[in-house]
Amino acid sequence: MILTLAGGVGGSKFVKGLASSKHKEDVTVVINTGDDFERFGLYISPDIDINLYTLAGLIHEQGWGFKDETYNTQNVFKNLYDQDCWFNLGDKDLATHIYRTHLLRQRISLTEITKELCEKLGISLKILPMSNDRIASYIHTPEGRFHFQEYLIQRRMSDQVLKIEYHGAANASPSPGVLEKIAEANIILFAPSNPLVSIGPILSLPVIKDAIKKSKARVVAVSPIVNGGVIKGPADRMMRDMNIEVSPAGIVDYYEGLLDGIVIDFQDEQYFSELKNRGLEVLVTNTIMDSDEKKESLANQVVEFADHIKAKALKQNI
Ligand code: FO1
Repeated sequence: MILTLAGGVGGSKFVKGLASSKHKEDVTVVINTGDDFERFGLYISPDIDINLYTLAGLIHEQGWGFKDETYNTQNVFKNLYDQDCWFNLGDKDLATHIYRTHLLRQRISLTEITKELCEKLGISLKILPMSNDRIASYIHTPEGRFHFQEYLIQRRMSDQVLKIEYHGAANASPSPGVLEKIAEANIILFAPSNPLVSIGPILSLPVIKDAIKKSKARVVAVSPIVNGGVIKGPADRMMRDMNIEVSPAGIVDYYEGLLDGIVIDFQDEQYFSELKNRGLEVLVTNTIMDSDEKKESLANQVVEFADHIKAKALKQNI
């Protein structure tokens, strides 16, 4: 059993790799819902959609939304809502948001809706939202508190990040199946997603973090930081603002006490000894997933690496 925690753009590439890996039958993915919010009365769940569209082969090359998308509805919205259209919603994408919102209003859970969407899109990988309760990542800045999407898109990451609040997480329940999957898992993977606003919100549910700490599984993170930066997204900038070192060592600091191993890119080989000295197993490989072959290869390598840590630990216990 392999449980993977993932966010949107970076995480979904790794998830796609897992879906075509040798281990696909054993994988469950728990997705961040801290990015979720409402626009024009519609419930939007960006990280779930990014993963589903990626797995279905429908994702736009920018990393979100459908490929071959049109924006006719949004152009009408621009007039109706006085140009307040900073969050781009394509015509095809809107169908997902309308469908999801319609079912949520019938009190069908996000877990059930995600399962239905997977079936309709022909996705066999097991995907769970982290929770059916509303949790929102808020970014505290000198200018005030903003929802993550406002910080990222409307304000174009122009604010200094003082603090991140996972609103609603303290009293939220994980979605059905999450704790059971953690208990069953031999391997828990943190995808190369933003630690602060993708994996962080999942770990902000106290029972999830606690279950991972107590789990018998080997916990391995794939570093989203490569050569002092990220491939896409605001993780490096946010980490810098929060005084977290922008390196694989900073990733380990952030996941303090949770990891048995870390996967880093060849470009960060210089961190190998430092990370080993901190008691971690380290795999140095190519983590840049710019083709489907590389996604699959990374997924296979990460699972085999985590398996090897497990075997080693078992041997030491004999
Ligand atoms: N990202 C953008 O940079 N600009 C957008 O207008 C935008 C719209 C959007 C619509 C649906 C969706 O599922 C994702 C969308 N994203 C957009 C991506 C999203 O804001 C973030 O990348 C994720 O929340 C982070 O994983």
